[in-house]
Amino acid sequence: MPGTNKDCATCIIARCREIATHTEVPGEITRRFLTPPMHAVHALLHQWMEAAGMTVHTDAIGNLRGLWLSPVANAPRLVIGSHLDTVPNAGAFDGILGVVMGITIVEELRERQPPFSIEVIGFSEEEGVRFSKAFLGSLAVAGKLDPETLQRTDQDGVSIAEAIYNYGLDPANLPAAVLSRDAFAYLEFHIEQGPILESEGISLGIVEALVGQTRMQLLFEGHANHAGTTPMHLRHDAMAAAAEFVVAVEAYATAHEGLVATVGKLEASPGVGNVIAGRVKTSLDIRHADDNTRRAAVDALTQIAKTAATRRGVTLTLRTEMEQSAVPLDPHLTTLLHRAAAQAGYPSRRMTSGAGHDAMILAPTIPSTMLFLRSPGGLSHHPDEAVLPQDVEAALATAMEFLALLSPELSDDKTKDSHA
Ligand code: HGY
Ligand code: MN
Ligand code: MN
Repeated sequence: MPGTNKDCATCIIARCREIATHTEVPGEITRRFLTPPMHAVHALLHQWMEAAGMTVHTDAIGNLRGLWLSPVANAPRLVIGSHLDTVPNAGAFDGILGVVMGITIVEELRERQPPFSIEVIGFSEEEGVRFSKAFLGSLAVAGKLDPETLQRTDQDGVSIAEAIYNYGLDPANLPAAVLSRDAFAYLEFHIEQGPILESEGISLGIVEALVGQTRMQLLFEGHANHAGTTPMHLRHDAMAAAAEFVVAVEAYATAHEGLVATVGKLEASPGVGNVIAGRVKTSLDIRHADDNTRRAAVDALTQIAKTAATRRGVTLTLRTEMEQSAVPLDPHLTTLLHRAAAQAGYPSRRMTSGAGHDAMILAPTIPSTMLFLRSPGGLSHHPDEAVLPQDVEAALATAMEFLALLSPELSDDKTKDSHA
């Protein structure tokens, strides 16, 4: 219900924490694409959206879509969204904060009769945990989900198509998930997930661009053998090859300004202490604001992996799971958002996002902008992830100023058919 920014901020945080109780793993926050706890999350958000005067439906990829229609006939549509899924053992705000902010803005704004409608989208899959394919929800909304992708399977052999059916949806309806043609702008609120805003003592970040990222899977295959009887010079040790690669990833990224590279996952088999590892599968996540620098890093690091494998008589298989170019956000909307923060009385700083977000998938289709909220301790993808009430207040006040600035833009049709 409408209230002061302070009340709303407290309510937003409480709502995020309530959503966080719906998890696949009791005692931690884990909510992957279309898993059972998503039904409870949808039910709760549906209730809040309907109470805010929105019509609500779930599209064929499992995005929850709430629409508040402006009383102005043929009004264009502002889209506000973020994701509902989480990484394993996550915090309570990554993604969901942006969806709850959208609902609160509708609660606050509908009394003011803005000349545009508002669609709030809770994207079903941004992290890419269950099927190693990120952004399924926003790709479907952008009309860029390759039908082939529906055949990808999770660790239990369930395909994306089956997961959609199991959730009670029908992949045949995916074309209806595409963004409405009356949508003129996309706005995403998200925690920064890094240390910059906190280090500068400010609440808000205005995102100008998102770094490009490459995500890969590397499979090192040697020969399992007895750990006690196999001399060192006769081994084909997949773990040693992978370990040399992992250390080289850290060294290479440390030596290249602005580059981050991470091996977050390593699975060894047979995975027992007295057997030389025959197979080791690792992840590789490489990110940089400049696509050429990132691609050069991919080439260099995969070459290092090949050398480490060959020297041990180990084979290497590479699989690219994501190749996402760096994405600039809309300069005009970004300038408006920066001005809105100032008008609301809050310092903010322009910045690049090191994390991926649904905005990077929508930005090529519709003018998009993002507002970051400070991450205490620079922490995210961790149970201690948090957000400060005063920063939520700042984001809400900025949002209200932004929407007021946005309204006059509509009068000169500058943004109509912007994604025609
Ligand atoms: O990993 C990321 O960039 C984001 O949290 N999905
Ligand atoms: Mn995340
Ligand atoms: Mn996120």
